[in-house]
Amino acid sequence: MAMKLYNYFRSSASFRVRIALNLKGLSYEYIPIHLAKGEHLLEAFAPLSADRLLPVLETEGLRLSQSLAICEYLDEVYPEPKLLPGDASARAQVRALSQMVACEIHPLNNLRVLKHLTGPMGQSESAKIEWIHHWIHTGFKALETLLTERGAKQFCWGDQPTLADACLVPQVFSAQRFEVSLDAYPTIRRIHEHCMSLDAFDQAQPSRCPDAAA
Ligand SMILES: N[C@@H](CCC(=O)N[C@@H](CS)C(=O)NCC(=O)O)C(=O)O
Repeated sequence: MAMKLYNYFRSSASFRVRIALNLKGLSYEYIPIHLAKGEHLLEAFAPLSADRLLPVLETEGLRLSQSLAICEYLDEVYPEPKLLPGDASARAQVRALSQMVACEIHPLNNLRVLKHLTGPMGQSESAKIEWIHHWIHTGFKALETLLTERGAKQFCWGDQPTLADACLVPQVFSAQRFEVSLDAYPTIRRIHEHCMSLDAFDQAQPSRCPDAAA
């Protein structure tokens, strides 16, 4: 039975899973859930996702949430090409790079957080943009330092794409969308550009998704 990915073209966490599926050459049914229209908050979505977040992957009778857990599941069940390297110390470092994006930047700028800032907390649109820029710069400064120290070239780790690249590229898209200057991050820009030259990343990008025009 085909895998089903409930996702949204602009969702960074969904984008990570689309990259992982493409890298592994796995086909899937794309099921769009319109986050901006609040479709994930409708009662019909409740049985799919207890936390009302995308993406959700249905496969082999399982319903999986949390993009990093989904990617690691795919890596265990479909081991080639590997998203996580073979030895424990390299794996820990790739996971750390991934989490620097997925735990330290992305959640702070998630839709519901931004809505809470401009809604109940009464912040202005310009304060929201300042908040977004602040947390992306904070995270990217740290990532740029680490990647440069380690001599990262075309990818975040080693000479193949890993989970860390699947996290970094969507975060760069989000930075570009909010017009965050990437001038101070040459290593991040180089990795992003190289990843985007690969089909697996290119085909997963928001503008290629079936719901992009919605
Ligand atoms: N840690 C989660 C984050 C999932 C997440 O925040 N998804 C966003 C889209 S990128 C979402 O569904 N947001 C809905 C909202 O904020 O209301 C993961 O990695 O899957």
